[in-house]
Amino acid sequence: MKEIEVIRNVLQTDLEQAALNRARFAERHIACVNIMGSPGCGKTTLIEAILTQAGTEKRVGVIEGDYEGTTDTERLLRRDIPVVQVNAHSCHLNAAFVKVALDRLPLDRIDLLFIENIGNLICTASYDLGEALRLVILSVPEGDDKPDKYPKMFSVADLVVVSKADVLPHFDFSLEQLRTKIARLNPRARVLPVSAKLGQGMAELWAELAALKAGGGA
Ligand SMILES: Nc1nc2c(ncn2[C@@H]2O[C@H](COP(=O)(O)OP(=O)(O)O)[C@@H](O)[C@H]2O)c(=O)[nH]1
Ligand SMILES: [Mg+2]
Repeated sequence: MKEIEVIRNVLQTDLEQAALNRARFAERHIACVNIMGSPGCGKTTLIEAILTQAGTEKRVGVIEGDYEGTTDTERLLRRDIPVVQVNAHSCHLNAAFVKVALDRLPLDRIDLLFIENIGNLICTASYDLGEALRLVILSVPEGDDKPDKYPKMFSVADLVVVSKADVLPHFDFSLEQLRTKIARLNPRARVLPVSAKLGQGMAELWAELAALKAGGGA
């Protein structure tokens, strides 16, 4: 009888592609950061603020993931950096999308690569893209209860940026409660309040990103 191949883990091929992406990053000395968070939490604004902070210290590139449209890529191209837009028509990016984008980027001119993932707190948490750092953004207006509702996202995070920290006085948002919830789910995740608008926390964030090793993660 003919042997039947059974695909047991649909994520398996994706994990293999993520490993290939990671090896490519290591070989090219690129540190890759996967930025995840809700629509409107401030992902693109944070990348813009990081570009200002980076100056000429690191050469930055971006893979811009969106369900539809090119607005964010247009914003970033104004900063004269390499950007590739991926319209996923899906709730998340996967490693194969990233591979296709990498084929279109000038990798020899990038030290630090940001992947702005599709905006949501659910699906994106399940996909390894080959990144060295998983940066999850939670904005103050979203509320400090989100780790209770989307535990997987906060469990996979290496770093949680609490964005829009400038509006903290106007919301019932407890940083202390948030830190407790995240520590319960994921003791290794660091929590950093940042205001991309006012620059608060940006130097600390930049110190962490600038020290990130190429390849790594998983
Ligand atoms: N007050 C304040 N607003 C911010 C900050 N960062 C982003 N925003 C606003 O949040 C909205 C969504 O930002 P954007 O970066 O496009 O979010 P994205 O969809 O996650 O990429 C915009 O109106 C930004 O001006 C911040 O640090 N403080
Ligand atoms: Mg955006």
